[in-house]
Amino acid sequence: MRLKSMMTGLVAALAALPAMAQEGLEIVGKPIDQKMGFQPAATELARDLQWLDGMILYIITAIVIFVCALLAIVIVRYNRRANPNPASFTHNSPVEVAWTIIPILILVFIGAFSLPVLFKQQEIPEGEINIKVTGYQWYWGYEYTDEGFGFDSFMIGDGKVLTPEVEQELVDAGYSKNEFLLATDTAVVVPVNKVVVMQLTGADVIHSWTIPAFGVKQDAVPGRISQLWFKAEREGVYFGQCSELCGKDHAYMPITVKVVSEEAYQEWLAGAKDEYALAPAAYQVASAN
Ligand SMILES: [Cu+2]
Repeated sequence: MRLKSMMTGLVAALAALPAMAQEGLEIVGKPIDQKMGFQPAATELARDLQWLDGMILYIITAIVIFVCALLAIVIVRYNRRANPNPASFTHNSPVEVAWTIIPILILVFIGAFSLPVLFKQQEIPEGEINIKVTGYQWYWGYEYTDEGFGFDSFMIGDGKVLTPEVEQELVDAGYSKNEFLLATDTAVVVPVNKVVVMQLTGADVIHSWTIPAFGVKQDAVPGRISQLWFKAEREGVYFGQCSELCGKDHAYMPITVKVVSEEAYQEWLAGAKDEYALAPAAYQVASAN
């Protein structure tokens, strides 16, 4: 019995090997237990965001310390015991001018750095790879519009419980049980260092597509097309999750993106075209929707 289960495990491990060897991809973008802070930035957009966050953190810290110091001074110096007869004036023009002008200057300073970051995200460049993303209750659909194929992407393990079967499914797909609730059966595959433009829409309710390590997040709204772009600079596997509450299985429609070399992408593309090809007529309908 024991031997048999060992043999079964060995066979399963061997069967999973080609998939894993073929992937050979490091898992870069995922949340890590007990950790704080951002996932490693894999795009210029994410680097900019994280830099901006750090810069603003200094400003916020300085303001918090300043306000707390003022509060402490007031509490110690002007409490009822220390200062039994409070002053009765109501206005102080220099202080009022200062507390108006200084916050304006701080906001203008922050804006001077944050607006260029926002524009960089929102000015969509010409895409080298174009993908249409549709949010459904509760999975994602992807269409490689230049290539004429598309596929849907479901979380591995629809039972939401990590059973041994689900763990095996994860292993077969090249993941481990640590990627449960993050890994999907099919992944968005994109080449490294290429501009990817995604057009997003929702089929039923509003969803939101994000990959934190890319610094992108965009609502997918029914009846509208919104766009996002990224240029991933590091090969690896990246995870995201639907980020707009969209119904009972909102927590179970994760996003997997694999960033691969150009050669691996071309190889994947050739296989994907066969595997996911939509009949021309079906494709027209899918595109029109
Ligand atoms: Cu959702």
